[in-house]
Amino acid sequence: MIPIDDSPLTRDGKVLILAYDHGLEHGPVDFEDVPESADPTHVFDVATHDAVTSLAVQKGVAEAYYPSYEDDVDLLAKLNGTSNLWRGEPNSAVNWTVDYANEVGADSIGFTVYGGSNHEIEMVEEFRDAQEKAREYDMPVVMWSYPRGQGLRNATTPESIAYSARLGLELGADVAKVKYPGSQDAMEETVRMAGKTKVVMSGGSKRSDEAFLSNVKSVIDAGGAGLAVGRNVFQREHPERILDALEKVIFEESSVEEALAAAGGAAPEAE
Ligand code: FBP
Repeated sequence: MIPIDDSPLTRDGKVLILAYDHGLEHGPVDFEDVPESADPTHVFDVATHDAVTSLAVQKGVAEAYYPSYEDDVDLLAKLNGTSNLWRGEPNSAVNWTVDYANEVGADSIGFTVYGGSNHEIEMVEEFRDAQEKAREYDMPVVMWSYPRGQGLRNATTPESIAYSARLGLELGADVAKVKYPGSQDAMEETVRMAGKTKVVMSGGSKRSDEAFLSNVKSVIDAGGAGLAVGRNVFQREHPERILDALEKVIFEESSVEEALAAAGGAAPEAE
């Protein structure tokens, strides 16, 4: 773990990553609610919002679209990823190298590790190579840390999620992206286990503005650094409104009510 508060991945020590690797991880189904979200140009435009500290994409999307946005968007290169067509034990192909991500213009890297998978050993060794190479470029490293695999029971318990955050610290991630462990107390414990590694919540499936912002607020109140979110932004008809509200909660420590009001009483989508 290295200090990253001067890097483009953070703003005032906080993080709001817009994740857009769903076309690989989940497939076209994630674009059904808002068909224009299938067009990366739409999501790159969304990522120019001041609240977004970084846009996480896979190699092909970065190559094709980032050249038009390099002055307006900070790029997080999501190095590994697998399609939802894969039915085997959780694993993730390394699709580009840190060297190439640097060439494309990335400011930071992201890497999934499925702790508990039968492939954990090779995934952690691949993470090692990426993490050490990223250090050569002073690129922050974000671990998508998801306990997941054949031998793992209760991968969503607070204990498993605290453990996944701890893996981030132990293995040298600067930021650990974890699922919400269910309560603010559990998130506090998750943050405690991560030590100097920042903890961000993984957005999850789309829910109402209020429910989503309340989750984010409890992450911030628990000492978390913010959020890495995809569907709860790009599956909304007006993604800029939820980003206005997220900016309030994450960077200005506003209440959920203040954030909703400032965003013009964001519509209760997904209700
Ligand atoms: P969401 O906010 O839409 O959950 O996106 C975060 C993310 O980690 C994406 O980067 C990734 O594509 C997806 O979730 C993976 O989700 P899962 O592995 O739980 O299906």
